[in-house]
Amino acid sequence: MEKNAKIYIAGHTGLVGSAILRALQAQGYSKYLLHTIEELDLTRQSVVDDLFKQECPDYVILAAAKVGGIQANNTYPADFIYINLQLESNIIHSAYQYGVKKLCFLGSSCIYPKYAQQPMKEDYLLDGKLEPTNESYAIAKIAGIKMCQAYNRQYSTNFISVMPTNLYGPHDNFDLQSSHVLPALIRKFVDARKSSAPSATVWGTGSPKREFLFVDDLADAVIFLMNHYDDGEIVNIGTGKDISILELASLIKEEVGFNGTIEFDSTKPDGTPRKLLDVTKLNQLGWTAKTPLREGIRKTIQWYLENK
Ligand code: GFB
Repeated sequence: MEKNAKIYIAGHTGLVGSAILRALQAQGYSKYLLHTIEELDLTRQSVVDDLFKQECPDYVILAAAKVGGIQANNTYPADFIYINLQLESNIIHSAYQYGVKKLCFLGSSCIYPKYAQQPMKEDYLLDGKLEPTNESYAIAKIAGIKMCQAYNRQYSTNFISVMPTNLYGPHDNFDLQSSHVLPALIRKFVDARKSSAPSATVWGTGSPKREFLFVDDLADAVIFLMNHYDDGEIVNIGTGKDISILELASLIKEEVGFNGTIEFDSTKPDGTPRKLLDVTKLNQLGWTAKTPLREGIRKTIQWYLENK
């Protein structure tokens, strides 16, 4: 991407979009197209069409999405499929119609089958049944990938799709009902320390395993791929390492300095037993994750304490 090109970051106030904007600014990119959800309803095709017609962005990073943790996905499946299908379909189609040079679609590791062999390679997509708690979100993301590939095939566009693992970092959602596990546990342990509670509660059994990538690393990988990868085949973005939810809880508890015990609420779902990406393809392209989990957690705790 040329340093003076106009880059549209859809979803620039979210966890992912804000990290990509920070990283682009740090690398000297100077022209952006940015609109908040209050200004523009991306689920409306005419709104998106007008935006592209008037602004003609050179590059698009499609980081806008309805996202949430296991409970939000499980409770609002209609919202997750409708909103995500609408906005990605509108943006991908307009990107084609108005001659965008390249688009990056952000997917998710939950597109892979629930019982996929681990670590999960890119070609395991559509190899088996999905995890029921986030099937709606996964189907919408799979549709986005397939749409990018279809436009590339029919119209020779340059639309790439990347599949990040579970992300965390500054600007995450710390709401206990709708958040992902890592910000939820930071908040729970911070609150428990403050109120001198004897224990803090972790959902499920603690045995599922997840891979966590610091969002600034993800942003770096996205910019790297925008500059070095021109293929519709998906690329995983992760660290290649996972830990159990109990191990994660112990690590956050230690970093927060909470001295009580960890309890489990087995009425809450575990979700997929394991979700670890195979990142061989990304490594071979020349990119590896940099931020160790403990360091990323420390930075996220600090951000939460300063901004909550
Ligand atoms: O991060 P999380 O909500 O999403 O949950 P998924 C991961 C694991 O942490 C599950 C457990 O086994 C949860 O039961 N967990 C323990 C908790 N305590 C908590 C807590 O306080 N809050 C939350 N949220 N979880 C999501 C998908 O799946 O991952 C999305 O639903 C998306 O579609 C995202 O793909 C990356 O990893 O299970």
